[in-house]
Amino acid sequence: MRCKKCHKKASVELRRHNTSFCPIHYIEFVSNQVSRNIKKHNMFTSANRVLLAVSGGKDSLALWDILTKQGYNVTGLHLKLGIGNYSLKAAEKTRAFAETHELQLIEYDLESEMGLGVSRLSKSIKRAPCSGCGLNKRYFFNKLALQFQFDVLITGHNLDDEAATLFGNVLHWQEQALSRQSPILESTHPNLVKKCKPLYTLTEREIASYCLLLKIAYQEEECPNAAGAHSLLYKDLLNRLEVQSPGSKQQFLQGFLSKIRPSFRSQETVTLNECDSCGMPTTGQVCSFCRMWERARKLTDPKLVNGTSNL
Ligand code: Q46
Ligand code: ZN
Ligand code: ZN
Repeated sequence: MRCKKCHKKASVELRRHNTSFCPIHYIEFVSNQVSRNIKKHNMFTSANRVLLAVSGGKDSLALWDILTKQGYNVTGLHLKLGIGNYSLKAAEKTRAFAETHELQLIEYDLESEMGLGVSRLSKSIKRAPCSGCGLNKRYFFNKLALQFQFDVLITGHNLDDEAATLFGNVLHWQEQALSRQSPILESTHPNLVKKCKPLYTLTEREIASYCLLLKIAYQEEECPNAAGAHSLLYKDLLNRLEVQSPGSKQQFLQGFLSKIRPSFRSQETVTLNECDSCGMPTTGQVCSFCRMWERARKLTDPKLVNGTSNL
């Protein structure tokens, strides 16, 4: 196996591209994919202030590394979710990366700010941890990006994440979710920050190889609440398809983005109001974040649960 570029011994084989690379040219390939995605979708420029949601896992740390090397102005945002040891280790990996590379990091602790972390919140409102967790993440990523006046919020979603989400959305014909599935979501309200996913063309395995070659220490442990998630089942199905037919994941996602999504876009007529409680955009009167925390306040000792006024 030889590198496509320099013909030296290759260390990474990419079957879906029918090619192989040595370490130097593999790192260059990953970096080029990211810069191509940023330019193709006008995600941001080096003049923008970019906020990256950093979980401490391979995707967000690799993206931080790539963008910093490309000269972008990227600050990390780590949300401490309050999921036992998993969250403690995630914060450690994130902090260690930021310190080693001398990068700016904002940390936000859900438990100390709101009174409950994801684990205790899900018990108190009797909802699956991932639904409360996802809602908190979406809310605080947007809110903190606005509060600290960033131009764009980016996440480390990769090709496997996006293809699995698309699979789930198609399986259940979730039209609203399909209309929003895109590597870039422009701001449609003064209180909604622009959101982008620069890694959406790279697979989990490709990003893990990048981290391995550059010795990026990331959190390998999965969140304990991920077990049994439908997204893992969809990823497994798509991985099996990929083994038999390399390039399937990419074809599935790219085909949707180029051929199907434009027709959903023309139907987008969602009117956004401002939440009566927090002022953030919502399709109803009170946003789902405020309704969830109101429920938690009613079902828990109200002294333990804080309002959102301290944001
Ligand atoms: S962190 Fe949160 Fe994930 Fe854990 S509780 Fe579920 S959503 S699985 S990406
Ligand atoms: Zn090479
Ligand atoms: Zn609200």
